[in-house]
Order: sequence, then C-alpha cells, then structure tokens
Amino acid sequence: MEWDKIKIEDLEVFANHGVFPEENVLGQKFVVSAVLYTDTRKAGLEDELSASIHYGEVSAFITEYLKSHTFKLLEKIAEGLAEEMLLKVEGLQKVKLEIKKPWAPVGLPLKTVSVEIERQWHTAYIALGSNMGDSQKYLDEAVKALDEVRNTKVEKVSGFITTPPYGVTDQPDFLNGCLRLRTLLYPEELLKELNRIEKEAGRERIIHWGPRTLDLDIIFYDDLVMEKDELCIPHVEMHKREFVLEPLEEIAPYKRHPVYGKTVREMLEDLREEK
Ligand code: PH2
Ligand code: MG
Ligand code: MG
Repeated sequence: MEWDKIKIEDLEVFANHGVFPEENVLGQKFVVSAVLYTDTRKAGLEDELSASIHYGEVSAFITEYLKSHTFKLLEKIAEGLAEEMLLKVEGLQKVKLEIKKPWAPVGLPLKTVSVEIERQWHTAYIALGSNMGDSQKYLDEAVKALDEVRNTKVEKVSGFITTPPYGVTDQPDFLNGCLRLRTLLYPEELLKELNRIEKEAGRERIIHWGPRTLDLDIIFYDDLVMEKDELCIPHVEMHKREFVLEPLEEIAPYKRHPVYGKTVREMLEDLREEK
C-alpha cells in the first residue's frame, strides 16, 4: 500500500544551530518542511482527528525540538528530529524532512541551503539458535535483549523447537526460533546489535558452524536485497533450512522471499518434498 501524506510546508523556527560559534549565540531562521506518511483512511471516513496525526501538534513538536537543542549540522537536526517523530507520533510510518537555512553565513548570494532526509520504520525477521548450555534461557534472554535495543520493538515470537544439527552434524541438537521486530536501525546497525547480544551471551567464534550459546541471524529486512561481504539479506541459506522455515512459518507463512518469489510456507513445503 502506498501511504497517504500529511504535509507541513515551510515552518519557520528561530534557533541556534551551526558550525560557527556566532550561530550558536545569535541564532537564525530555520525553515522546516515535513511529509508525514501515514494511513488517513479511518480519519477520512469518520472525520475524527484522534484517528489521524494532528499537524498542529507536530508543528509545535518540531519547533520545540529545534529550539531546545543546539547542533552543528543540519544533518544532525534532521536525523534527531526524524527519529523523535517516528518514536513519538503514533501512526507515523515514514517521514520526509527538509531543513532549510536561508541565512546561512556563506557570504554568497544563495537563496537557501538545506538537508532533506527520509526515515522510516522497518520490519525484520530474526532467526535464533542455541545448542550450548541452557538454550531456552539464552533464547528467552535474546528476545528480551532485542526488545531493549534502541529504537527496536519485538512484535511477534515463534515457539522454540528442538532441531537436529544441520551442516556440521556431530554436535548437540539445537533449540531454534524466529521473531519479527520493528526497528529504525539500518541493517548494518541491527547486525552490530545482534553481534553484541551474541557476545554478551558468551558466544565464542571458534569453529565455523560449531556449537554456540547463541546465534542471531537476519533473515529478512523489509524486502531488501543486499549482498555484501559482511552481510547478505535475505539470509543466503534460509530456504534450505527447516530449522529456520518451520518457526518462521508459524509467524509469517505468507511473507514472500524478495528474490525467489516464494512464500515461507511454499519454501517449507518445497524443502520437505525434497527430502
Ligand atoms: N545453525 C547453524 C548450523 N546448523 N542446525 C540447526 N539445527 N540449528 C541451527 O541454528 C544451526 C544448525 C549455523 O548457524
Ligand atoms: Mg546461523
Ligand atoms: Mg550467525
């Protein structure tokens, strides 16, 4: 679905951002435009403000944000404001922000300078695994730790199942599960958090594919396809792994693989037929 838009154009705020100390002391005019991506259908049918986003309140929020901080860069104002808006404004899925600085002390006759960014909520699916120590406890604590990650909320968790080791088979059975989360983090930032949580669970990377206290893998991130050395999304082996597909099917049977075009349920059925 394409989101509806609520737009705020050229809101003027006198504030103190800038690289030069004079700018922080004297202040100057900033001009903010925002596009709020949301679903206005209910408000449109019911004529009820509480079903939508109040652009007056958002304008006041923007004004207060710019006035109560002092940053060097327009980039930092935009980034910080977008994050705060996505966290605080209910129903806001995505925001486009433009911050203009018409009086920027450049010493040349320009009309304005500006930074424009788009930020949004993302949905990611994470596979969890453990086959060392108290696996149930490691997975439970990983769910909790993920929910506590900055700007991240765990929305749905599958049951955990015991699975025979895949790949390197002379190791204990695994406990596996999957979860869905909502996050403002970029994929690389999310990966960093997963690695931190693995490490805090005592994960040591000694044998590739060897026994581990905790393994957290990004399976999907929206419909993103990325192939970098450090990170591939979707997870390259997910369609071959029953221990991923079975718990994933429980929480997202109709989620479609962005490259293979098959749903999780179809991939699981295919895999079971092959065997
Ligand atoms: N993880 C692996 C290799 N093999 N087998 C099972 N059953 N469960 C896992 O989580 C698992 C595996 C590498 O990440
Ligand atoms: Mg893994
Ligand atoms: Mg891993």
